[in-house]
Amino acid sequence: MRGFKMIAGLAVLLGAGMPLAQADTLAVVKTRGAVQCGVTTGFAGFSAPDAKGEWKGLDVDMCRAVAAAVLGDASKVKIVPLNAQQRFTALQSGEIDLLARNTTVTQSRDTSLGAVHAAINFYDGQGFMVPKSLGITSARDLNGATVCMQTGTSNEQNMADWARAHDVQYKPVVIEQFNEVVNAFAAGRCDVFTTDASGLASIRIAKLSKPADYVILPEIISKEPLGPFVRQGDDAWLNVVKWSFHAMAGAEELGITTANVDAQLKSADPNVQRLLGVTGSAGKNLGLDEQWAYRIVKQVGNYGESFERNVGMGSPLQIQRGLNALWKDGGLIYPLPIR
Ligand SMILES: N[C@@H](CCC(=O)N[C@@H](CS)C(=O)NCC(=O)O)C(=O)O
Repeated sequence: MRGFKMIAGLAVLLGAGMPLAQADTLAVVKTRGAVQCGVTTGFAGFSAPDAKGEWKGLDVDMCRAVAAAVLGDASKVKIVPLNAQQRFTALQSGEIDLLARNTTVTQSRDTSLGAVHAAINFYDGQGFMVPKSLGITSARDLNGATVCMQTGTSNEQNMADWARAHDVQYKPVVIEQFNEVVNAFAAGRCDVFTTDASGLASIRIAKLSKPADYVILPEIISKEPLGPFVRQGDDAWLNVVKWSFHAMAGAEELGITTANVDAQLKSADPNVQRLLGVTGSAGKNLGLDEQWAYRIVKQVGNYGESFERNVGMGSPLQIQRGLNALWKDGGLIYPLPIR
């Protein structure tokens, strides 16, 4: 009866043309039985289909973690591929519940687009990739270069700011579709590709036929804190996404892994007990059951496991933890206390 009332209530809300932005996404997702997650059109390491057509990546794991927490099953995710230009519109219109698409948190995106970030799941910065044959070793040598980038990214403005500050003249080639930018670069229609350093590593390995023919220059010209976004005014859903991330990071901090999570249910550590729902009411506080975080770790893994599998030194991308190490190891990943 309660379930029926909820569905009826939602139908009235949506039928009345009430923008989804004002609806309760947590209730919508529970009723629908799937998390609609906006990701890239295919960006190895963060969100890309594997050989079997299954979407994998650090951002996809964010979607899967939320599905495990809310719906009990990490596979209950509907992937919506989006290019950079489409992503915030898809969130505003309600086409997606969650944007997990290597998206940089900036002041304007976090305030003026009806969107708000829930966490930072990868600290990055913008860099440059050039063909080795150009013989360039520093971004300072880029004067007169033709620079490829994607429409609707933070990379466009960063490039303009950096070039002005360093008195570098360049010709932008800005293209909307990801594969077309890559093809333009591979075909030599531009000298340089600029985007997030993680993106360059991904493109070099996954998109260019001869990765060894390209170098990534040492300069990092911006801060690109990447993270999932939800709609503003939807605090219950914001909390679920935010704490799904902190459960993954907190599990790493406490040494809880997919392999040992069942044994850890018997841990005497109160922090482990609270995270795994043995004690406390973290789940209830989120509108979930108490096994929400247990399922995230069991089905998706802790943050370190997800990082290593998707982008870390054991993956094709071979990205060091660096800024993305836990705070206690000198990085910036700082899980908030589950208390
Ligand atoms: N972090 C930057 C860049 C994100 C971005 O869109 N990067 C491109 C790399 S060129 C991408 O992921 N494209 C994939 C796609 O459009 O499917 C931002 O938020 O604007």
